Amino acid sequence: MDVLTVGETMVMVTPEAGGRLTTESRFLLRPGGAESNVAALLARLGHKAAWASALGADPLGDLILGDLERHGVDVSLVRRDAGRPTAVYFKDPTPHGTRVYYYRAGSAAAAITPADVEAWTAHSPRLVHVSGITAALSEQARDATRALVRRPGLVSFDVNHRAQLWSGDAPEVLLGLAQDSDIVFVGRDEAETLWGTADAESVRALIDRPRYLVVKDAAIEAVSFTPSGVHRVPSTKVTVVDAVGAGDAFAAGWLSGFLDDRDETTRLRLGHYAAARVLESPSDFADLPPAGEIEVG
Ligand code: KDG
Repeated sequence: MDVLTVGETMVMVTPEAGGRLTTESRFLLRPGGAESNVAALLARLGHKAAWASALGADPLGDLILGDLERHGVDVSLVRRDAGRPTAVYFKDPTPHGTRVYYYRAGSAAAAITPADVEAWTAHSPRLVHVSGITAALSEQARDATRALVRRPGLVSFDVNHRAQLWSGDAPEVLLGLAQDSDIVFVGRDEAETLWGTADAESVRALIDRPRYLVVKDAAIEAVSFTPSGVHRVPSTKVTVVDAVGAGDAFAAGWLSGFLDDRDETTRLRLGHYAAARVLESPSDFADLPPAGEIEVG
């Protein structure tokens, strides 16, 4: 197994014809989860990717598993929980951007524990990918996230600050998780909101322990701080259809280049390429070709 990603996947409910939640009567049900997005995109890029989490023993859990399997993700580690549901969230396309409504309190994934993490990582993946979302789900999910980033072996962490899920301690908790990881992805804006940092260099001054830190500045550029120095690559220009999932795609592209031992500039270009394909798509996914077929200049 190349990569194991861990985190909650919900069923995402979107109005079929792009209307508002209040007026639309037809809806699409699709899996939505940052970490399973990364696994599915890595599988499309040609890597052996597994996703682990807990799902309810319900049809929504079946829907998620079926979809991820079709994308080539190994879901054999997923634990089904007969006592707790699979979470759901709704996307409401407002004139001011898409709003998200979560129904995830008490879900199966919110009850994952450090013991789950121990069982999942016993399969020795080359790399484990996790995000800050999991640490916001419950105390035990936070402990599980801490256990993941502190385990021996390579850990990649996407800060993924979701303000709706936190009640005040996000800056401290997310900084601690980032500092304990080997590879960190963070948005420049997200870092500004959390820690008041102004630019990539001040983010690096704060998150100074990981070997790789990638600071993404949306449509402008991505800057990485690595053992081979500081690298900057401008973002790919695209017409944005829906921005949800672009960060997951960036992480998948960069990690693909990392797993294939590509140079740092190529990793950043692969990140931008994958993010651009998702930005152009109405869903938070894109049918990426195998990494070897992507021309990144
Ligand atoms: O990165 C995309 C995710 O935000 C989306 O898939 C839903 O995982 C999700 C979350 O918790 O917001």
